Amino acid sequence: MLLLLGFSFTVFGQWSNGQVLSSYFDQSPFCNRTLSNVVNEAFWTNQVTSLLSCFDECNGRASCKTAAFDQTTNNCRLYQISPNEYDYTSVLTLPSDIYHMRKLCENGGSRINSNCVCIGGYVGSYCEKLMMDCSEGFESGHYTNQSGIFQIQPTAASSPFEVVCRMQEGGYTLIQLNDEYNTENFNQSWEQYKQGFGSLNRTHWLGLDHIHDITSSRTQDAYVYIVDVMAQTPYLRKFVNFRVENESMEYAMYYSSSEAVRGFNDLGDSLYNLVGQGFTTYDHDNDQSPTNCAQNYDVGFWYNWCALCNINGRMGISVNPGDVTEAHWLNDLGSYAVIKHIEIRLKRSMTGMPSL
Ligand SMILES: [Ca+2]
Repeated sequence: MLLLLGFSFTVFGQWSNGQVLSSYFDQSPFCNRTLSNVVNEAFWTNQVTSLLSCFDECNGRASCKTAAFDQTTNNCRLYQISPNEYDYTSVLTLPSDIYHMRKLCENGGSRINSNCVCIGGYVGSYCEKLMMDCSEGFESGHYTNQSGIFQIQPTAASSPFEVVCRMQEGGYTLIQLNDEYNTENFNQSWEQYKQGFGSLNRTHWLGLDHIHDITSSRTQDAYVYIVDVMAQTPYLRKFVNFRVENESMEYAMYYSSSEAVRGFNDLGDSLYNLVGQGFTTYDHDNDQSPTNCAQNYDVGFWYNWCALCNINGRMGISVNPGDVTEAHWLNDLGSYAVIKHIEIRLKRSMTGMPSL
């Protein structure tokens, strides 16, 4: 067996692209394996020109976990299971010139038994792709207990970017966080709201381009999460099929309905008159008011004849009812509530999904 291993590495070492091979696959001769199992369980069998071609056939198929190449017949067989899932009880040593190649975990993932355990926002059988949003990461099972900053790449996005994921609460993607410790100035320009600002560890606005990319890649629901200084339980309201158009549409915001969420204090809907409205900043007026609502409220947001809320507004230990620059949510917290924490979260919408 040692001799055979040595031989296999010699063969691999002769390939100019052996580096590519070794970074994606490990390889060794089949040993003590039942021939009938190995042959019968292949989901794809064909003659190819080389071991490298056999590797390519496997690498090009998402379901392929293992490739076996017979150098005497040039037969390539592809398997959906990895070698350590085979039954070792019935032993038959194969000819020494059959090699198996097992895909390695990519992007820092590590193999635990037959599965890859991914890190950093990567998902897939081999950690080969970034999650589209935090919901996908949660559903993949890789990140169910890890909240924090992750990379995502929605299908509509040309490159990855970082977001805060609330994984332990079910896979929410944060697009905004504003709290009482806020030192971030939310009175930012159009360009800043477009690109995003603040620190992901604290107060931030993710950026309208990113929000558009996330909401146009998969249907999302938005959740407005509010903590005030009085209530023990946070407030939450769900906005179904929330989406934000691109810049050419002034980042117009839409959702189809809103509803209460079990287990939370109910918020009313303070966004309903903003559906279909473009985004407004102090330097880019898309609201319906003869004035500029972003200038009135000291922050950028979607406005109509201004708004019934100020999610991005200032927070403090007391409120001045009627001061629209302070954080507020009129339906149904009124203008006296002292808000200390707000988040806007996205989660993949299950509305319209086929029932199981
Ligand atoms: Ca205006």
